[in-house]
Amino acid sequence: MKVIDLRSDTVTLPTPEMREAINNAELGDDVFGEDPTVNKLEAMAAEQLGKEAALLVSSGTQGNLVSVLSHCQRGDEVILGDQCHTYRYEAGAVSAFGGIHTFAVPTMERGGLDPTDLEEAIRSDDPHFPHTALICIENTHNLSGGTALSPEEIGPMAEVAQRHDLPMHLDGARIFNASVALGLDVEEVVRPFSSVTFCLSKGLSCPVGSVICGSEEFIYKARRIRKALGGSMRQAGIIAAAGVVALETMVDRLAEDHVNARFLAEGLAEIPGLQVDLERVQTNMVMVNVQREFPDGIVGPMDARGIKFLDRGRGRLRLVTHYGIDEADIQQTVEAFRAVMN
Ligand code: TLP
Repeated sequence: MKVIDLRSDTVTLPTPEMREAINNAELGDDVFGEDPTVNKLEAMAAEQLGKEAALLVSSGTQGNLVSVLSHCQRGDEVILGDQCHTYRYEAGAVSAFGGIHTFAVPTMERGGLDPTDLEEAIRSDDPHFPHTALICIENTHNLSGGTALSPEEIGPMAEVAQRHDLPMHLDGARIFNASVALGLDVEEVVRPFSSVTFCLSKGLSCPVGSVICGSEEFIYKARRIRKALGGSMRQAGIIAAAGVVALETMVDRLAEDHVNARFLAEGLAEIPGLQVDLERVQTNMVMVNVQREFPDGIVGPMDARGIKFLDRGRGRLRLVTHYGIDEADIQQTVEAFRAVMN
């Protein structure tokens, strides 16, 4: 039985072209700046995102941590959404390793932050307060269902940041999903941000890696912090080789994942007892509410049919489409749900 794994796009395996590129990668010691494949990936990433420079890191979590630490001093404060990945799922790293205070403001339905909340969260110059040093935004927004925030939605947040002379960091783990869904060049989507982390190892199907993009000066700082965190890697071209293939061949195909997610969402929405907010299905994620009690949960019976997804508690499920999942898999998933819900 084929297992249809919709838990995350992180389960994607490298493409045959990536395996070949990994095998043939030209390598050197990246701590000396001498790995040509890493240098190539970093230059490509910076160019595509319209930033001056880039830095390969091990993961999205490391990318966000290195970025926040590069923007902030100990005792500074970062403003972020209470539903964002950095606040909820990164083990409190920015506080643990950076001594950075977090100010979490309520996340709006589509993952954005209310400009008035942002404005209020920015600290005045008072010895009682920490110093506000950074605003973090996430796009696509994972917990909101993979919503892609448009430049029109980001604009009012950026305006507040600009007025207070604050930099903005983007957790763009799935930024290419956002740009493909919005039909915009990725450069345009990330323009208001002074730094961006994006992941190679999610929808782009690489085995490992994320990339931080920003100004030359910012990446210079970030390189030292990555070193301090033990994140400098030597012949990292092994990782970067897959990243180069990803940027060349795996971005446009994300549209297929989005079509499959919509197909899945529409199929599930027709099943009595399942509720899907179709408007939020913009990229490769489908959030489902199960309006029926399963004494031992729904994951077990679906798993027995070879379908995997995440149970986020209180009847909320997350299903993610990705490379390796096709229309037939979606059909099979919908049929399995129909059988289990009956
Ligand atoms: N998200 C994972 C899990 O942690 C839930 C997933 O399956 O969605 N930012 C965002 C928006 C993310 O969704 C993730 C991973 C990260 C950062 C962290 O990336 P990694 O796992 O590479 O550290």
